[in-house]
Amino acid sequence: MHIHILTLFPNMFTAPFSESIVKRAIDRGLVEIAIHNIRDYTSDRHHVVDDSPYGGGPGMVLKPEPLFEAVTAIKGAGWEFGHSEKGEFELPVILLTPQGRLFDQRAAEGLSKYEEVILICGHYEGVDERVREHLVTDEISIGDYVLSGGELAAMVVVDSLVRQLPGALGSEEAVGEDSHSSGLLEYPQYTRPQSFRGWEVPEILLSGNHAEIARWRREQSLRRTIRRRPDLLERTALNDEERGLLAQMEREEY
Ligand code: 6GU
Repeated sequence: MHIHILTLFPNMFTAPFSESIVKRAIDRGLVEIAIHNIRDYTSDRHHVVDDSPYGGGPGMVLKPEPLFEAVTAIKGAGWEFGHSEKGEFELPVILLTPQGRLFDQRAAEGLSKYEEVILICGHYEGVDERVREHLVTDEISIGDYVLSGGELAAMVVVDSLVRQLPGALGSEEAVGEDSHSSGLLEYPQYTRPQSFRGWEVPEILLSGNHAEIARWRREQSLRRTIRRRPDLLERTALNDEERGLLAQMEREEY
């Protein structure tokens, strides 16, 4: 997978992509991440990337020209990384903005299917509307709060994409067990010591009875999801056992 990031702050990306799973995926050649400085795509002497809004008001707006230039250059570089064997492939151009569609696990799974994506980090008071209308194919927000720019959001999106790529996770980091991939929150985990400051690991986990352990974990996942994120249950298909457990918990007044 090839990910392009257009940003005014390329240095912000150094550390997050130099550690852990993302770093390993880059080293293994599973993903290539190219950081492009929007300022490099200006053509005036002062490399101006923003200007005051028409109609007045506070703040600055990102100008359209550098963003159009940058996307055109990336595409024109013939896909720099080379064409797909299938020929032309779709190239999502995504603007990171609090006004975007809310990013979730399903969106991450959808995006990870593309061979190449461009992420544009918005900044200042916003981005010229013609970028939205004529350049980007999608807008993404990572939650209902305001960040100073799209950079942190782009890092979140990249991390979630990279961990979906086949081979990105070690066997010990199985992708299917994560919170949200099943639609439920994760069950409680314990490791040594068995007794810590008088707090014990639940007996069942020491029993060696794998069927009972699996059942306990499903129940814990459900319990945690009902208490903390009941909204998730509405979108999750439960099996007979889970529906039974749920009915039981509701009777118990969890
Ligand atoms: Cl994608 N950008 C900014 N600036 N703020 C956000 C966001 C994105 N997602 C949530 N808040």
